[in-house]
Amino acid sequence: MVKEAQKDYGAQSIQVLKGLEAVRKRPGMYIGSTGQRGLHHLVYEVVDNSIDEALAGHCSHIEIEILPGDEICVTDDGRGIPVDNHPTEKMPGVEVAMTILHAGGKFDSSSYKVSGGLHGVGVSVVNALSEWLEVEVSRNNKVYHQRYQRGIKSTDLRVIGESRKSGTRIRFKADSEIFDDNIFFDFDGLASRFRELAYLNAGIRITFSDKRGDEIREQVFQFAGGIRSFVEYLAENRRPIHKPIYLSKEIGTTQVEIAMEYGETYQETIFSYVNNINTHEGGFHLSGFKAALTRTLNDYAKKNNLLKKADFTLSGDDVREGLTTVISIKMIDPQFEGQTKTKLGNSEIRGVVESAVNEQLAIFLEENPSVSRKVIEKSVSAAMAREAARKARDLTRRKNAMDGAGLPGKLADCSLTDPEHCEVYLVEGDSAGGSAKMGRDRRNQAILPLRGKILNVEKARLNKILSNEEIRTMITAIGTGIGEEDFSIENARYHKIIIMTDADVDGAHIRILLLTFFFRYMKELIDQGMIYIAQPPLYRLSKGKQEHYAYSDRERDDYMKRLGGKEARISIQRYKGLGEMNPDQLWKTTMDPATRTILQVRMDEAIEADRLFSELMGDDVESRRVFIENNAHYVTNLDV
Ligand code: 0RA
Repeated sequence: MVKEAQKDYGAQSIQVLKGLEAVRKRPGMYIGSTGQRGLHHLVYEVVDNSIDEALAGHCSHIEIEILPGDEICVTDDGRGIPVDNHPTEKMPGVEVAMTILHAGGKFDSSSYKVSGGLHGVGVSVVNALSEWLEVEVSRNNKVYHQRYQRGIKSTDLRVIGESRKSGTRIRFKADSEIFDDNIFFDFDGLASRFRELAYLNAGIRITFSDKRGDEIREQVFQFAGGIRSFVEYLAENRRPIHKPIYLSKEIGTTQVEIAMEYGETYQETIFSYVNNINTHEGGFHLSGFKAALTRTLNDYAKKNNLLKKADFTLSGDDVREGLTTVISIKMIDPQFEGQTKTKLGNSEIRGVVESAVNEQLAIFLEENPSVSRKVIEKSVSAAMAREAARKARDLTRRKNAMDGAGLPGKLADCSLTDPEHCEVYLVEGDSAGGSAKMGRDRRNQAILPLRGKILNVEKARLNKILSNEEIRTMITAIGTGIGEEDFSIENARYHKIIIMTDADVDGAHIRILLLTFFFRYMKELIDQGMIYIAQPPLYRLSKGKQEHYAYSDRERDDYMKRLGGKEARISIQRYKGLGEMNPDQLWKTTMDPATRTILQVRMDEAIEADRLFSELMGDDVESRRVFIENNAHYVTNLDV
């Protein structure tokens, strides 16, 4: 018998090594990338385990520290990872968690789990990708400790002290052999996920500190109001017309929570979560919510004679205009589907959410007639505008349908038709547009000059947006249509859409207006990585026959040195606008795929991006001015 057990144990450790080796060989498969996102993923993975402990009702405080040398330390006051021998794996529970892939669910499956969901890879992956990792468990009045190196234990689990508290502390150093050079933890990026977690789990306290520098940065996230506070945070710049409406219901083992708030603005924002995971692609909880919202508001409006005509119906778009919503579902064993595995696939949840909202929202409306009246009035005015919008939309649609012949006259299209190899430059101003048309590679580069400022879509309804000439031209040229119903990525006529504006404050403004438009109406283009920003040079330096282009002040200074100090014979031209470059220069410096740099626009931080756009493009002119001035040359902070 003993022999048998030993044999098993041997086989087991070989399995373990093989598992961790696989993680080190293909880290991207487990954590997405070996860049900053992947690095952050390690922290999220550890924190998710503590959150699970909180969801099970055993943990109220999580502390996350970034320590000197970019070490991470996560401490919670949960039950502590089990230390007794695991019944089948023949090693302490903590060792199972640290060394066996997907061990998370092996202990108990009866509770909600973040870590079993999307990230779902388990702390063993963090362990495998760490130069070293130490785990400390306080449990049974003792403190246990174990250390690992690149996933392999370097000490056995042993008692190192006594404690009357319980909890887990995991400290690790990401492996520089695995991760890209020169990447570091970004405090703000990490903080935004911890803030989100604190909103989603009312009451939990998350302390986050950065102790790398001389000055310690610390933020504490704790929200007694939970997702109510979350919605207030999201809708801060949207001129709310009432306090958040909060609905919650438990049906069987599923917990449904919804917070919603209408603002005077027109944008609709819905963030939906399942077990704290953002379901970007939506799913049955989202469709259940939408159906119930439309139905309940229509019922209420009819019953109270608030509609203009008896046969009038408010559409889903009407009742969601200006609405900010957070939907949070906690459930056992969620199924995630879709391209990015962020779509809830459990069909039974639709009915659960629908009946919860039908019931609870009806009660709220009855009990709060003044809020209800405002909401219905807003929806009715949205419905009227919808009618006008439909007419304007038909106009662009018809143009789309005409294909080639219907393309805007301003567009200098390319000759190739395979979208994958085609790109379109959106160029500020007719004169730069002219140079770009002459300088381009006309086989695969199309040019669309945009005149002046485009409309601020954050402050306008769809019908007004669609009556704007510049925007209509752009929609037609891109080919996808816009909005939830009409957008279709398959119809994109180009797979690169490159924004090319002057390197000045006006250029930065136009760029933000364009990004706002894409973010609100063609978001998938951003999600698919199809939006780019051109990087024209800031200077041209020449001395005799030599010439160099500098894209930053530092580069200019470097070239000055190389060309021989501050000699008078070096001539420096500062480009104020794209128009100052001739077609050949524009091609060489900014458009030639072989030599140009273009920034890909990414929106990892959906929450912060949403808030940023409503802040920047809302009423606060001052915050917009400050942002644009600070970011005239860099959109990189939208480009995390
Ligand atoms: C499995 C079972 C139990 C706790 C945990 C895992 C646990 C894991 C982590 C990871 C970080 N912090 C954690 N805290 C708890 C509960 C075992 C029991 O006491 O019944």
